[in-house]
Amino acid sequence: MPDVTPEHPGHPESPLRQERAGAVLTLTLDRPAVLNSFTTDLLRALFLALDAAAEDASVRCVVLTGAGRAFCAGQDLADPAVAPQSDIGHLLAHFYRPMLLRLRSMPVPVIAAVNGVAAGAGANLALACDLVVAARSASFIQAFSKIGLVPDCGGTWLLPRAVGRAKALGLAMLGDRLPAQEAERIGLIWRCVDDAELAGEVGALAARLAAMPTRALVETRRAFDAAQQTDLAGALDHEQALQRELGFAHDYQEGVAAFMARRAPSFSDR
Ligand code: LHQ
Repeated sequence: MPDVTPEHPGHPESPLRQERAGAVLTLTLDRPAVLNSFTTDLLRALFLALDAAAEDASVRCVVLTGAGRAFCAGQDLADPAVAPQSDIGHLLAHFYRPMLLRLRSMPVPVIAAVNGVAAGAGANLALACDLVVAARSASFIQAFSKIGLVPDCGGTWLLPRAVGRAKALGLAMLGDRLPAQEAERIGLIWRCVDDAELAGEVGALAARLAAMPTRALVETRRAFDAAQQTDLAGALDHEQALQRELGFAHDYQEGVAAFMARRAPSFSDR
């Protein structure tokens, strides 16, 4: 083991569990007694695990989930690092920001399997993933306003883009619990499924994404994000540049060849 500190994802006491099934890596936030709330150790472990997955060409999809009855209750409010009068901006700069940017720039699709409540930074962690699938009993809470803070972990950027200003402000200012079914209805998440179906649905979705042209999927995410800052002409230019690049890549040739031969494609670009 190259690193033996507890925050290292391979350490037996790591607050993050890792499991591989084929090309799918599942990362499980594993502090169930405190609803998988974030400590600096967990944030660092998550960053390291995402970074390692980004470097590992055999990983083609990452699934993020929580142990026990919750997905993640956000920052661990009992952690001395966030005691009143401490500089919580430092924590955001050195732990949340790198983790969130690492997540959002993963070279493979990332699924959030929201198994239970996702509150504060935990909600926005889930919403930063590419596809969010939630159990019917799960819920999303922008808990920040209740403790005198603003949405972080990308919430101010993600929420209005996902559901529009009116809904975003309502969710952020009131901090009410948003049930998974309602989150699906307003377009905040991809899908809400019965609790008993969550693992199976996410497993099938992850395997399906892992077999798809990874690079095209990731460029789609990047292009959507980039298009927020540009006009239609700028977006058309970006699409054209991406299509040109992808048109010379293996997966396009393979996709067209497989279509013509009426066989299943075998994609490998990442
Ligand atoms: C917890 C937590 C928790 C510690 C449940 N911490 N123990 C903030 C500050 C600084 C810098 C960086 O950024 C942030 C971002 C944020 O994330 S701010 C938002 C922080 N999170 C919250 O305010 C949510 C706090 N938790 C809750 O409101 C409830 O626990 C929810 C609604 C999530 C779940 O409620 P219940 O299902 O009723 O569970 P519970 O409240 O009984 O919690 C179970 C245990 O987990 C309990 O411990 P205990 O020893 O009594 O069994 C809680 O104390 C503990 N826990 N969240 N964030």
